[in-house]
Amino acid sequence: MLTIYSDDHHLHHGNAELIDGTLKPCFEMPSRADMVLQRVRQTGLGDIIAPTEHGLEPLLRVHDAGYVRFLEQAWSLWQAEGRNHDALPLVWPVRGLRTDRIPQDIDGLMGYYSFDAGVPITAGTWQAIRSSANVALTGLDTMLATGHSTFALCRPPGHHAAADYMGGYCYLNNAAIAAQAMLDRGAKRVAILDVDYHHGNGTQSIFYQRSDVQFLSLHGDPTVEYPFFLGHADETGEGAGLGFNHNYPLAHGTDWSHYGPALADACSKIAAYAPDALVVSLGVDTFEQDPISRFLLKNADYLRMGEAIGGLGLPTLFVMEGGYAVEDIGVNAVNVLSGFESVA
Ligand code: OKP
Ligand code: ZN
Repeated sequence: MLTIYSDDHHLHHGNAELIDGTLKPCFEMPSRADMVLQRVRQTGLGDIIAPTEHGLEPLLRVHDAGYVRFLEQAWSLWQAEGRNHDALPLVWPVRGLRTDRIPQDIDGLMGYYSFDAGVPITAGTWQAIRSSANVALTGLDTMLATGHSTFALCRPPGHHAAADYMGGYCYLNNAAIAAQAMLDRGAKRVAILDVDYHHGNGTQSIFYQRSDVQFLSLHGDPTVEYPFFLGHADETGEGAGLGFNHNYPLAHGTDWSHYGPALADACSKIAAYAPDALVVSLGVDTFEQDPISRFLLKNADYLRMGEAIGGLGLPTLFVMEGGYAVEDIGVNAVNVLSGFESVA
């Protein structure tokens, strides 16, 4: 399997995140992608190729133009205030506050275009997130050109980013951008399977009212897990999208004995939808040793995960999302891909 990768992700290296009430070094760090790349090399998964520039147009098919402009300008607006450390949001328009007036100040803009504080903007963030989206889009090109499933080793991740807000380490929704690009190139239906530990709230929101993208997510129950405000089982889609959104909220402590059947159910729904292609939001923070998550999957379970997905027999674009047990994320991500190839 081909891997698409760019070193540009190193340009995004946030200093700290607010977690459990204290500032800690960001869990979403450059070594994550480095470890995955190293494992791709070690296992001989396949060639590693650089992304090509796809411009802003495919991003604007998914994201709001004002939001994309904000992402492009945020660092220089922040710097213009004389600040040289990471930009972070700190005020949000919740219930009853106005969202019909877009602020003109960088602190207002940061809050307007985000839903949490887990999104540091640094000098290199814009270039890194553009590259991450280009990695996903180049993965799609490769998949279409070769007819073979492809691994887009994206960093930063994307699945928490909605049309007009960032959050949860995510800025541009790489998986959604790739899925939309598939439709724009002639696919009739695309399924997105999100196996990251956290609910893919951004991806769900983007496609919630549409029937041309089926979204399925297995994740920690939002009653007790981030992102808390989306991801329940009763969110099944709206309008034309009704019946095309499937959430599998799972309890803390979930291991393969409960994960496997939920995944099998999701796969049967994908098969019934009969999409032209599948995008997998591949987070491996479901691992038992993940520092911010509470599922109990083991290294070998990721082979089973790949086999289950491969059993669908669909052209598949794997898009890297989360996974923070840095030592193991390479093993676990590549296990999914190897398991997939063993049956595909
Ligand atoms: C991004 B992705 C945990 C706090 C969680 C944000 C997590 C973002 C995860 N106690 N903070 O889905 O892996
Ligand atoms: Zn996650």
